[in-house]
Amino acid sequence: AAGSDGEQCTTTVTQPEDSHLFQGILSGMLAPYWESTPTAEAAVNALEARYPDALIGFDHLAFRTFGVEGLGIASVAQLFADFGYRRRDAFEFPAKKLRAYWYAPPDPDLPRVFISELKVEELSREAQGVIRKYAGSPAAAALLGKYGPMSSLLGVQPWCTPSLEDWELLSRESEYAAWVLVHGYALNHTTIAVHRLEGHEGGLEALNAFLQEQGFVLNDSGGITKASPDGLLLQSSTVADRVSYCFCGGETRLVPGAYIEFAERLVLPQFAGLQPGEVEERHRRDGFETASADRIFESTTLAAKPDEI
Ligand code: OOG
Ligand code: NI
Repeated sequence: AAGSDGEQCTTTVTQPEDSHLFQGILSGMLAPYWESTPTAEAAVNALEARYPDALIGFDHLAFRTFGVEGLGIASVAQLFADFGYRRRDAFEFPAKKLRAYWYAPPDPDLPRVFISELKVEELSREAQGVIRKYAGSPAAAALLGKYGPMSSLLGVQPWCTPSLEDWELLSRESEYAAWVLVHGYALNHTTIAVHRLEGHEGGLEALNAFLQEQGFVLNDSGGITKASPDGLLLQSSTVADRVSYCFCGGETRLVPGAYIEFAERLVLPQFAGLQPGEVEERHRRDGFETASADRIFESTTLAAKPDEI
């Protein structure tokens, strides 16, 4: 909301124009996310109430895509690359048939971006047929890929509303595939940077305890706190909200929506001598961790209990 009502006009004059546009694009992508993910909004409200002086910053944002020609990771990455993001490490999740990259921001105050894609060619012929049906011909897919992020800004679906049957077929093979079919380029999750939460003590463990006391349900796949082998990247997340979705035949179901994650990046051993006030984002553990990410993906799987409503 900052800037949208004109109140903060004076603060933006000093920003380069591309940064102003980029901030606008990010808040545009966030608007449908806050709207459709009440748990994320409630978590941020709970943190704001507890740490009134802290600026709540994002560690990263995450998107999911179908890995077919024209769509896929590149179709989301282009927008971020245009604003100075750089592609970093690749990740593979063989059992989930996924691959991903993370992108480093041009400015440490901006969120990292984690983009994954489904290796569609590894699914059954039937599932590939369903995905093809919505992604369309290669020419249509190229347009979807080019303007997909725009659909995220507008909060609209990039393809026609799927049938319940198609969604159920994908759900049986890949919960991720079913998620993308219904949500397209919508933001999958945002992640709060716990290490930047001024006034908070006790790290991610204490934050998880606080959230659970407040009634938030956290993803316990592999344990609530997912730690990297070096112990310097700690992550946790809520179980995705279930959102009401109306399929093209008029049937309504609760389907997994988006979620919110919490990440704590500890100071790298070579910077252990710095005073707390001297520590910047670049002194902390960067990147992502395959085994942790594998569990974080399950934040939507854990919400996949389709019911008729
Ligand atoms: C992404 C899961 C991985 C992380 O921070 O490791 C991830 C997803 O659920 O699409 O976000
Ligand atoms: Ni994440």
